[in-house]
Amino acid sequence: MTDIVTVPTTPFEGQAPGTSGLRKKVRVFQQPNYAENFIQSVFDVVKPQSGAASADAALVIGGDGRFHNRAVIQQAIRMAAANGYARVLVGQGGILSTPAASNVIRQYGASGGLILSASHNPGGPDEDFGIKYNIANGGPAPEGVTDAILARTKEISLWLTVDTPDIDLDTPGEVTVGDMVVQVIDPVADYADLMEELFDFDAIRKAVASGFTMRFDAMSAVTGPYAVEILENRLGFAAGTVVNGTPLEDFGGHHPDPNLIHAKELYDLMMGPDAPDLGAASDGDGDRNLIIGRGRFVTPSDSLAMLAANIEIAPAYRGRLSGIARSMPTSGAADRVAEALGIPCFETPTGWKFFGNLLDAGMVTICGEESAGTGSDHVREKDGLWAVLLWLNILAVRDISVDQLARTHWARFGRNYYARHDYEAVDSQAAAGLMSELKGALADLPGKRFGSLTVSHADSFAYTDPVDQSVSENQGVRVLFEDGSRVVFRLSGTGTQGATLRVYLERYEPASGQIDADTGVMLEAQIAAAQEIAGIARHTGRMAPDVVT
Ligand code: VG1
Ligand code: CO
Repeated sequence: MTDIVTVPTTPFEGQAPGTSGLRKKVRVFQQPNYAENFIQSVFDVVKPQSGAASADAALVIGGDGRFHNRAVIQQAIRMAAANGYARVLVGQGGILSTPAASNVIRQYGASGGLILSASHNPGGPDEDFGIKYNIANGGPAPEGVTDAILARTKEISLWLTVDTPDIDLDTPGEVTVGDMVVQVIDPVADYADLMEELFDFDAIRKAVASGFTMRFDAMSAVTGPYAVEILENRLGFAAGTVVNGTPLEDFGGHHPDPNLIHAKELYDLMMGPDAPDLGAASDGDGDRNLIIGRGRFVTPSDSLAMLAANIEIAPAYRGRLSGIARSMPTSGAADRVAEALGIPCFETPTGWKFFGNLLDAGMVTICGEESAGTGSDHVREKDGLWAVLLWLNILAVRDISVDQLARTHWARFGRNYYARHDYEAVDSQAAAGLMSELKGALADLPGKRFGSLTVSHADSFAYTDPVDQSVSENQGVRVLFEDGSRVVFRLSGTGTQGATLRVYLERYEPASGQIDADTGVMLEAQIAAAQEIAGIARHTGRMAPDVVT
């Protein structure tokens, strides 16, 4: 038996897991005991109890390769050994994309996993880090678990470790740490094999052979090695199709956020004369996706709807689309597809953890969020490359362009014009003041006019999980107008500086209406109404959003 070392500690303020885990500046995580307190709190809540159940309890550990990844992984391995895990599976180099980690947890029957990432937030010594716990189904811990972890962080007095040196994370194989086995696994192979099972790689290869081209921007983040293996090695896209394919600890100094601001180079290429057929990108930890056709950007909300409408083209989904789920701020485009197909569409709070029960119960097959997240029941996380491959599979089989597919879709279902306006690093108190004033005014909003719009309904979104009946309140303010358009207000749960106010704007045009107009113009009335309803300038001092996606 290796000696277990008990380290005394005291609680830190503010270790609440947010929308997707605990996210703070690297400097905060570098404080002695900071990461350890959080990891011990996770283990205190979830670790298998001693006895038969713990004899083979495995934990998956991996991250997006950002600065501080390796240090926390080494510490987490020692702590797992001291906390009675039998085995740790860790990605080579400490790397596992978030969807690949979800897959490893499921495939190896692990009891859970620690995913080290701050996702689309920038990386580096002065930037962001994060830790998230996923449960045995491969998905983010549900609120019941994250609430218990937070409670534990407030009373923690010690953490456990073993006095062993760092392991070699770069050589695949097995080593022991204390009495625990650590298996360093290839982070890409299992995931790439899974993708090959789900999609018609032959059809995609044929399209590539007959001239279909793409560019995939890995944004110097975790998906580079996955994209090179799948797109270039297995599907035959030309070398160089994947750009920024080497994961860097600081993502080359960029925000690894696949949107029109941070992936502007890709956008410009796709709108220009030399555009390939498909442009795609993924975020820091590989769970988000950006889809741009030649001359045609597809919003994530539309992408969900278009993928759902066509998903049965992909071999693994033939004849088994049971339902669709979308987060509340995501547009209603998917609802129209569900209605046409006669399947249910669920509206959940923001964050992938709310899809887990629906997926486990087989009630939905595909899920999505307006924030560039799409995924299915193949794992329990959103999955960037999966979405890109599903698009490729559909385009290859239908033999049409992204633009044609989008137009055909809107001509059938109508179009939900959609935009999100983010006000970043707003003073936290000002943001809280805005939200509480807004909530206080909800009851009086129905019937009020804002320009050409009249409010029909306003509420603070609450969700009752249809599987376990758990209730989540305060999940964003919705203001619906009589013409069917709406605005939604939320504070971000992933930021690390002040508060981020997100304003979501949406308006539906039927197939007989203007389905190829400018989004900004189409949403003018909703943008003006949102300003007035929430007093954004008055509370935040901001005249315009920082990011429009
Ligand atoms: C954001 C998105 C949300 C997403 C979450 C995690 O959360 O809005 O849809 O699930 O990020 O994505 P928030 O609370 O900041 O709005 V990831 O790719 O950062 O793990
Ligand atoms: Co992410």
